[in-house]
Amino acid sequence: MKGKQLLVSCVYAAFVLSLSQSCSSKNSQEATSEANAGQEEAQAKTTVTLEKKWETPADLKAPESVLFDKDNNILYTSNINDPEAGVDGNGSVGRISLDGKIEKVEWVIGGMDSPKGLGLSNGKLYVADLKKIVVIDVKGGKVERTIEVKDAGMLNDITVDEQGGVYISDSDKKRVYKLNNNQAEVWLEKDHFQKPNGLLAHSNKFYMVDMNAGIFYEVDKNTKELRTIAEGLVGGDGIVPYENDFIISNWNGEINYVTADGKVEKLLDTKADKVNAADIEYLADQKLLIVPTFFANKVVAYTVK
Ligand SMILES: [Ca+2]
Ligand SMILES: [Ca+2]
Repeated sequence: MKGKQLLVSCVYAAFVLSLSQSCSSKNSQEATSEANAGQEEAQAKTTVTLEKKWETPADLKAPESVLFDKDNNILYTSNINDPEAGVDGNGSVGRISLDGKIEKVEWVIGGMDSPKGLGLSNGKLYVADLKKIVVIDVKGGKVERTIEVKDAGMLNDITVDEQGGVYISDSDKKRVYKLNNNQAEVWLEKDHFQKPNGLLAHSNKFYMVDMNAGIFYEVDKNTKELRTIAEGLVGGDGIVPYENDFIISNWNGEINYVTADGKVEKLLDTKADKVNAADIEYLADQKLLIVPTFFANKVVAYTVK
């Protein structure tokens, strides 16, 4: 019993100090090999890891969303600029290069208050802006149209499906709209929703995370039936596909890996540093995860390994 206790304490010491100086050489060897085995086991459990690749200077203005424009090889970010203010006219969209340089903080400014989710459809950039959707002509870099959403609460995320259909979540009114001829029509609405936020249209399927309930759903595009994929994702914001699984941010400052069968694994936690993780983007061919950090005013990119 005593020997076993000694071994256990050596294992612990070896784990913490890498090489325990306090154990005898034989016990130390045993302890180290057991500790290595333990580390290998821990590594095997961590199926996905994030390695920071770059971060922009903190010159952005409460960035909420990042979106990759493949045609122009550029990232767009929405600058809320003073999240408490709401309707203040100072929101904008910025441009960031793929190596993390801010090309322009305020590429398009004017006509936006508190811009959040971004979506690209047919050369137009759609921006969810509180109670309206702002449509930017990408080529000209100008606001082309504003779509007022009757009875809107707080528009949050945008996703675009394979047919170019544009969907917008309304976190306060607990619904999702779809644009039809530049009019927002209610597409999904459930009494039990608490705060719909992140949306993802992918592979002809549709996903939504309810950030207050912490539930990640698959939504049947035809019947609007819900299937719960995972729970425990309170704060859920952006959803991106990762291989056959998903990566979902928690606005408070976490990145979670969520498997298609509902297992949740935390990959990153920056809450203690007061660095948020809002509406993320993922570039599959570069394995690059891009995180807008809201109150930390920068965008950070990680290689997913
Ligand atoms: Ca603002
Ligand atoms: Ca969002």
